[in-house]
Amino acid sequence: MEFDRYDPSKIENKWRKVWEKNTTFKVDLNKAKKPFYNLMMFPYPSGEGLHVGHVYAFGGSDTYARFKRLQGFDVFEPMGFDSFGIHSENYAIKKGIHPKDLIDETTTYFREEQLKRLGALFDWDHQVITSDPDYYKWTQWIFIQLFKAGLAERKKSPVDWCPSCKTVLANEQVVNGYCERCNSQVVQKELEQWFFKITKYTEKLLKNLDTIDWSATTKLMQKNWIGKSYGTEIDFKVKDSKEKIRVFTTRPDTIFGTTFMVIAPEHDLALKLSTAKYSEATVAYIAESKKVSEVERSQAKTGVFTGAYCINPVTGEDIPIWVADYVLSGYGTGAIMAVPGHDQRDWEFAKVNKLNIVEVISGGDIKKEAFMGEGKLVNSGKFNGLGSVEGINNISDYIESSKIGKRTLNYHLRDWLISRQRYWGPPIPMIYCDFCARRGKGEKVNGQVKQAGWYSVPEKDLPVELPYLKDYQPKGKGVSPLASVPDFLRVNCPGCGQKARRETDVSDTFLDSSWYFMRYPSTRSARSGQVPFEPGITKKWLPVDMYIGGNEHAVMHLLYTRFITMALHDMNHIDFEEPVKKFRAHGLIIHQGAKMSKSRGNVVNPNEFMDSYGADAVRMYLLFIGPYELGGDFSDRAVVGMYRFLGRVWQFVGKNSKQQRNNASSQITTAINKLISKVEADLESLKFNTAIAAFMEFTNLASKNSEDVDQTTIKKFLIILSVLAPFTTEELWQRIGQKDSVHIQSWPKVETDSLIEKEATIVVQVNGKLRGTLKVARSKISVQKSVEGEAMDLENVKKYLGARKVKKTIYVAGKVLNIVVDD
Ligand code: ANZ
Ligand code: ZN
Repeated sequence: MEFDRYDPSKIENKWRKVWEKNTTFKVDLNKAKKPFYNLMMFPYPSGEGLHVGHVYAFGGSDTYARFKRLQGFDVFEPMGFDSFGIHSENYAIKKGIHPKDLIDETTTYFREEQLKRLGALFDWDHQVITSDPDYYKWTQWIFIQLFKAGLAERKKSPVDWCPSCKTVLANEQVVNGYCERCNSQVVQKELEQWFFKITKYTEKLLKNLDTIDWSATTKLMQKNWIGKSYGTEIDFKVKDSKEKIRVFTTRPDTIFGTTFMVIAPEHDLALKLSTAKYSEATVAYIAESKKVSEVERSQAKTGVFTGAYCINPVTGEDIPIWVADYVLSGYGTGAIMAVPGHDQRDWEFAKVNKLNIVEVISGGDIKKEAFMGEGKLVNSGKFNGLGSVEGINNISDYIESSKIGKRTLNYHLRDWLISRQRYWGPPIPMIYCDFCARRGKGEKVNGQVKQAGWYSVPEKDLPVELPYLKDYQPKGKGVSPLASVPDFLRVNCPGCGQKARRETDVSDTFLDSSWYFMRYPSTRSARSGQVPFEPGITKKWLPVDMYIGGNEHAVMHLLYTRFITMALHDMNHIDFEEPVKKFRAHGLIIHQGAKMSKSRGNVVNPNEFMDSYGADAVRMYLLFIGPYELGGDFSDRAVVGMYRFLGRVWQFVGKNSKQQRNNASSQITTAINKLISKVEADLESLKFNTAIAAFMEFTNLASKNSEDVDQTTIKKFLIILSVLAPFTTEELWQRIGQKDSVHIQSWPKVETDSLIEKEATIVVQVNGKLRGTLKVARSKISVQKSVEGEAMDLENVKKYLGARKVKKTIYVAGKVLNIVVDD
């Protein structure tokens, strides 16, 4: 076959069809001997299509999976769509198309026009689409299992409400007070909602982090989100009253510096304590603070004095009690001892309200700002002179022994708010019966009715299908559009048979994605309609071996996934507690210096570039931009550079395609073995960019020394490059006369012998100055006399020696020979 110009458009389509027909990448999940489950984060099919950021994520993950395949693993690499949820629904509203119709359209486009072009190992027989009834039936089933285990609970609590998405949000979906999806400012509402008790698992979520191989940044983000905080609770007696206020502090060492007390507006005592003169202002303030978002609350330092005082238990001093909304009701005890000398929020509050600021830890300048660091205790009675850590210990001991408080622990993690007042999600499979509620009846959870009137939908009635509603848009009245559909609403009570009503909220999208990886292997099993995951196949394939995805999911998706897995484990549905053995976060691909977004108009559609340069070049270019965990800036013009590189590979293999030599020069043999060894190490640690650089270096060398290259070298080269450029290498593999696929070969073994250099380069100096170099066979470097002889024969050395007499020679074997002569 003659070698033409490198033209990916002629080869990529062709090979895609051949691989599909030959099921080249298919793994028999039942028979596989060395299972390796390679997972990537499935996309929301809710935009114009995939952008290059997806190709970056998927390309890196697929490259790793191909590497594992060549190493002999049976790699399962599924793909699907996270198609339920607000993102899809909002997109549908914008387009004016029903979400169901839109999702049918977008998933087809994503799959057929984009994902299939990437040349990835995706096993489309195991696709999961979260909005399919045969999937969400099991999402509902999981909800019911959690309810039955006492882990799903309906309760009234202050929740974050997005006025634009017209639904409540989970804590994790509120970023600095703004809705994670639409960027509107979130407000607080007091509503009755379904929660999953993820807080029951705080300790396990923390402790298990030590047992899994995850990116350090991801683990740290989870740890910080869970926010374990050691501190002390201390009671402050209210003056002239029987009440006391319990505070939570992480800095009991500063207690002598407490100059006022702050309680949250929602605190039980807020109204009770305020004296006649101040109560009107207090009532007004409490009402006002209800309208304010949590961020505004923690930033603005507003508040009112209650008129009441309490007594500092260590100094006996009176301290004024204030109500202020920078203290949150949902954390600690909802009350703090304010130490303006050493807490910046208290400092600012004291400045505005002209309250005392006292220094009790030395080391800063409290006239300028609070000193938050550690130091020596001052103005602290018998504790003066102690360091902060000792101070915390001694004062906590004192507080415990005098029975005015105790050491304690707090976590920042809150229960997972799971209900959404929206349409496009799995209906929460619960039924409420008024008749039962009035009699205190309801479904028993662990032998007890905990939530009167509530029953889970009998499992035989699953799925609770989402009706096709023409009018599906959110109404904003605190209920889902499903609430106005009588046919949906009406149902008989599973307890008493009377007329009851369905829950009309749907569940959070993050529930859909918390278990999708458990479904993939089982989608084809004969009992996929009867079980969410087949026990045998699940045991064989899970937990996931490698998961690659964006770090923006470190606290939401990845934390929820771990929680759901732990809960299913504790209910004996699976035998592992952690869903993913190894997780690696990849960086972000930006464009023109900024994150890609439609409003900025800098979203790059990979199709355009794949049309011009081929999928291989686009995949490789992205992986070459920078370290995989960092990402980088996509340059429209640089893709062509990778296309040219593949063109050079094409030429180099073309030149050598006919020769049948089977003996490469030692230089080439060393180089190919070094390349294999480097690429192997780099791929294992996802250093794609340096692996690609090594391929380039080798290609240069081999192109220049074409006559030294043999068939074996070319074959090895194509096999290892196949993980990065699956189409190009497959075509070249055929063109050098191979009959089977390059993708069913084995990763070549490094011949360690050949890595050892056979020659040493010795530096020759005259009076310490470099005058030449010598190449000497390693076997001869210890024979000093012969090295000296060869050195003296070098033209340049002869010139510098001239007629002078050699006084002595200093030789470091294999490295340097210094010839010393008279000046
Ligand atoms: C006195 C003090 C002195 C504090 C000092 C800090 C520095 P983490 O680490 O997040 O647990 N705090 C306690 N409950 C609060 C609430 N409901 N709303 C707002 N702030 C609250 O933080 C604990 C610290 O945050 C506590 O320690 C308390 O202020 C404040 F020099 O108590 B500290
Ligand atoms: Zn009933």
